[in-house]
Order: sequence, then C-alpha cells, then structure tokens
Amino acid sequence: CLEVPRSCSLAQVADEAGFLVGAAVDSTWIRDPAYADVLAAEFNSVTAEREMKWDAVQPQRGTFDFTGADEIVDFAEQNGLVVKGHALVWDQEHLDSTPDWVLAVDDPDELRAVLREHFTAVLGHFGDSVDRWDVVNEPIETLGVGLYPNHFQQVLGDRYIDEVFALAREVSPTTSLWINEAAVEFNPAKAEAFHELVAGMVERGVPLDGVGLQGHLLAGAPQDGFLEDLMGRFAALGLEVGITEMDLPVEAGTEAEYERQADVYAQVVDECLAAGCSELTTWGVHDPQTWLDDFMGRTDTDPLLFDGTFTAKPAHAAVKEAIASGTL
Ligand code: 9MR
Repeated sequence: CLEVPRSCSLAQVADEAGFLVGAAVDSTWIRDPAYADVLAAEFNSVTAEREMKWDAVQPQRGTFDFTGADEIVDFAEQNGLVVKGHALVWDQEHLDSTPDWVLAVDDPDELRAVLREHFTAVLGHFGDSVDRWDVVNEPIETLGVGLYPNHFQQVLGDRYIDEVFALAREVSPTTSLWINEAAVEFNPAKAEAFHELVAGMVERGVPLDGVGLQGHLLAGAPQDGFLEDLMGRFAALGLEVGITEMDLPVEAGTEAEYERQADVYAQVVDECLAAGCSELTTWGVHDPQTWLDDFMGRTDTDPLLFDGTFTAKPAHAAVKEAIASGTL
C-alpha cells in the first residue's frame, strides 16, 4: 500500500505506515449502514464527537449514561479501530459540555471531589477500551494567550491543569493522557503560550503523554512550516503529537476548491510526519456531519474527506499519498 497508495484504502495505508487516521463519530451516524461501512473501511481510529463529554455521560451528579459512547466503543471493537476519549475537562462559554450542576459547585474541595467521582466513573467504565484521553481541552483563551477562565480555573486556580492530570494518572495508571488545543494554527502568540504551558507541565513532572492540535482550519492553509516547527517542538519535549480535529471549509463544492483543499490536507500530513507526529483525525467522516455548517451559518462548508454520498474527495487521495510518501 505504501508503494501504490491508490490501490488501498486510507486505513490500509495508515496501518502499514503505523499512523492513526481517525474521524469524530456519533452513535446516531454509526447506525447508518453506508456511514458505518466507510468508517470501518477507511479509518483506523475514532473520537466521540460529543458522547464522552461530561454533559453526555454524567448529566446529573451520580447519574451516568454511557449509551451512545458504548455504541461507539462496541463498533470500534468489532472493526478493530482505536478509540480516543474526548474530553474529561472542557468548559467553554456558550457550549454545554460541562453541565450546570458542575458549574454550580464553587467550593474548591467539593469541586475536587466532583472531579474525582467523574474521572473514577468514566475511566473505570471504559478501561482499556479507550486508548487515551484528552484530559484537558482548550486550556488557553480562544483568541488570547492567557489561561481560559473556565469554571475549573476560576475555582481551583491556574494549577487546576496539573491537578487534573495527576488525578487522571492516579485513577488510571496506564491510559495515555493528552492536552488538546484549538486555534493555534494561525496564531503564533497563542501557539507560544500553549507551548509554554506544556513545557512547564513537562518540567514540573506532570503526567502528560501527548499534545493535540485540533486543526480546524477556518482561515485556510497555515503558513508553510509553521505546524512542522510547532509539532517538532512538542515532540522534542518527549511527547506524542497529533492533529486531532481537522477540517477545512471551502467556498463551494467546486472541483478547483476541492483540489485546493486536498493540497492543504497533504501539507498538514507532510508537516505532521516530518515532525514525528503519529495521527490525523478529521472532525467527521463526511461533509453533512460537520459542525461547521451551523457554526458558519452555511450549508456548504464541505470540509471533510468524503462528500454527502460517501464518495471520496480529492483530499482523501491526497492524505493517502502524503502518508505513504512521508513514511517510505
Ligand atoms: O462538533 C462538536 C459539536 O457537535 C458539539 O455540539 C460541540 C459541543 O459539545 O462540540 C463540538 O466539537 C468541538 C470539540 O469537542 C472541541 N473542539 C471544537 C469542536 C467544534 O466546536
């Protein structure tokens, strides 16, 4: 497959390269047989797009619901896909990923107890069936350089990140623990702030195994070499590094735009491999699944590798070729 990538599926190429190529998925989509077929044939890992988040798994204190997440894990096990857990701690204004009952806990010790209950139940439930977790998602301000003033930072202070990583390691000694950040691809100042945060964690001996750059490329292609340099600096800290949520909206579903999109996907994979990164996840399997249509108020952002009929787009071939040529 690495010699002639076009004769193989994306997953076959990735398997031979020792690379993970993943998609964000949802149990409601997996029930569509056409979607399930493409997912099983073309990807070798999955991330739950929403069903492992706090609001989904513990909507009320002590009330757990793993229904959707378990469907994803079962599908992954039946089809030999690696599962990435997303996300233990993530609180962003206007998104309901942390339920209100958690946001109402403003006593530090009580919040620590709540975190311990959550981590114990969730990490215990999934055990080894989830390969690794995003322990903290989006620690830095969306467009800034300071720590995001989320509920955990407000109640526990800046060291909440160190604390929750230590807790995750204590509760699950073997799970790989990741930190995941958005919008660094076009923002050198934020990228520096994120690097400084991560380097500080490593220096303090915080149990951190991997760094995810989300790769929602709303502003188009990153500057040549930017990702390679940044990912290389994370790898140099002894950490795994990956692109965890890539999508790239295009102006319209025209062939020229799809070719341009393919070039950017190839650029990202090239730079990822050159920096020693080991994975690319796209934030959805096919264009109709994307969150970007809602976010951008359009119906044609077409940011993924497959179109609405599950036909592979030029970006799909480009990613295969980039993985093969970056590995050989
Ligand atoms: O795509 C996800 C959307 O379906 C959810 O409603 C939303 C809130 O849970 O989260 C979206 O995924 C986000 C991811 O978890 C973290 N990075 C940004 C993604 C897009 O908002």
